[in-house]
Amino acid sequence: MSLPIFLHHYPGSPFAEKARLMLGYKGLAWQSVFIPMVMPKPDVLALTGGYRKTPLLQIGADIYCDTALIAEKLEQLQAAPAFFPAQGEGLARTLAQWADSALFWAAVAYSTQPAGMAQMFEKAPPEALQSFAADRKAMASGSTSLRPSDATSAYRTYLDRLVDVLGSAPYLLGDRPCIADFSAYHPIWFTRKQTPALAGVIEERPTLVAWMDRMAAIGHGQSQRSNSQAAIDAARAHTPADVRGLPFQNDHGLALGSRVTVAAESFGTEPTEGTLVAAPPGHYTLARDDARAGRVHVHFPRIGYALRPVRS
Ligand SMILES: N[C@@H](CCC(=O)N[C@@H](CS)C(=O)NCC(=O)O)C(=O)O
Repeated sequence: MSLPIFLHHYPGSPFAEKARLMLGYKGLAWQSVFIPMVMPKPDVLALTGGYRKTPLLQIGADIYCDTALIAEKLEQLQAAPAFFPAQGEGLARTLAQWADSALFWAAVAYSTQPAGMAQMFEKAPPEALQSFAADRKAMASGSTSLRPSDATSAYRTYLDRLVDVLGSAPYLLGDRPCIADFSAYHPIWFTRKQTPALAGVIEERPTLVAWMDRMAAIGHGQSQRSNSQAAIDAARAHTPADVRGLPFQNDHGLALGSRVTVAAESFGTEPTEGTLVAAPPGHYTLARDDARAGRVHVHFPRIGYALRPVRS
């Protein structure tokens, strides 16, 4: 029997929207667990041991951090329809990485200018806006953020480039959506859905609107509401998947079995500590024992994450 798939997310998160659409595209049934938008997140940390970003994919006692790795896992679970085209896979991955970083940050800086924040929080008490702003400021400490006017210039240019890449095709790289479409869609979805007062930059580009409508039509598949306690119980009830047969790419001079931390390179750099149990070419797997979740394996992509030894 296949293990239940949990997605830990909240409705307004752009990267979560990418994950929801990817699940929908693969036609996989999933359990939906809403998590807080800001710290503290004790139930998330029971699973990850430190990583606090959104979303997480959980399959039994395996926790997949970052949508780049979630895409790989979903492709492994369900090969068709594919995220990674046989022809032009490198181009699709490179475009996706640009969209998840440069396009995403331009979209966020543009959409969270004061008019956007006011719209996002119009139905919430003022404390909600204050705690969100303080949480994100702390997460971003050490990184440079775009000023709204510069973000507007970058965003307009990027949207024009997407229109150019689309040409007359239905999707960015041809007749079918690929990973580049899922990555390019979610930052723009954020503007369109969360801050419609600022969505003129999208509406004035009909090619983009038509593509967004096609992406939205993929939907989120079949999901059932669950909760974080049920997810933690599921982790405790299962054993992580066996990783012993995986190839080992040792770029850090660290043997398997070493005590390590893995942390995002920027924005939310809380480390996860554990034992390095696998390091194939694309990702790292850390084993950790949690008082609530039991033995879990936490998986991170290599790109965008720093692996460090724990010195005793
Ligand atoms: N590279 C990560 C980025 C995830 C990310 O930055 N998510 C945002 C929400 S869209 C986040 O974590 N915000 C803070 C939070 O939710 O605690 C991914 O692909 O999953």
